[in-house]
Amino acid sequence: MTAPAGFREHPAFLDGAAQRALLTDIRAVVADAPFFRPEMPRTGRPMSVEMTSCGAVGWVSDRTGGYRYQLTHPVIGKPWPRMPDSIVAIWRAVAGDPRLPDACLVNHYAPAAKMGLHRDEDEQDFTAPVVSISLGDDCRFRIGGLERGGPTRSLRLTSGDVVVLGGASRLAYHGVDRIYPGTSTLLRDWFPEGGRINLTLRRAT
Ligand code: MD3
Ligand code: FE
Repeated sequence: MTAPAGFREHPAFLDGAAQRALLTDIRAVVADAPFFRPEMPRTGRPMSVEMTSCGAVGWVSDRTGGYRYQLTHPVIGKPWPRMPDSIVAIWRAVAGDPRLPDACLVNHYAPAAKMGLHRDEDEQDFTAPVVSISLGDDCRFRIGGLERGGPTRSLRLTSGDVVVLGGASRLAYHGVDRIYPGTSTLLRDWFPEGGRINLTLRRAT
């Protein structure tokens, strides 16, 4: 068991009806705050994942400003949409922390997208957990320890799975190796080529 303590999996936490209801709420968020493609700091290389956010603050990244949270969408300049109750309810059920999230990152993975190993360290307080919700195609998720280059293990995340990263695991290295296209029909009307949506709920400020 490679992942540090505090890593909790909730396989099939959301049934099909709950996934569809959540997706309806996410589509409304994306209608107000369209996906944008973040850039790597310094190089400006575009990430393969496109993103948007809801909640008080949203995570953004570009060549000159680097990784940060801000109050407005980087392209349209408007405040982020409020976080739907359906998302806050999942935090309340699994986070084990009475404080509520102020940021929900919405990541969209096209079939070829991935996310390299990294730590989430742009938040001001690491005592609150991170909650991750998977929708759409399966992915191979990788989690390691607190140091880059240490052992890792992979697990397959499926639509409806919820993962909680609390305690020591909050600062663990993690990433998404690959998507398994065509393993879910949930996003079919929206992204016919397949893909995955991940919601990452955090306390950033
Ligand atoms: C483990 N997203 O947006 S969520 C990210 O599936 C991110 O889109 C991935 O990593 C995704 O930063 C993984 C699961 C996750 C989130 C935060 C973590 C795993 C984590 C923080 C610490 C350890
Ligand atoms: Fe992360």
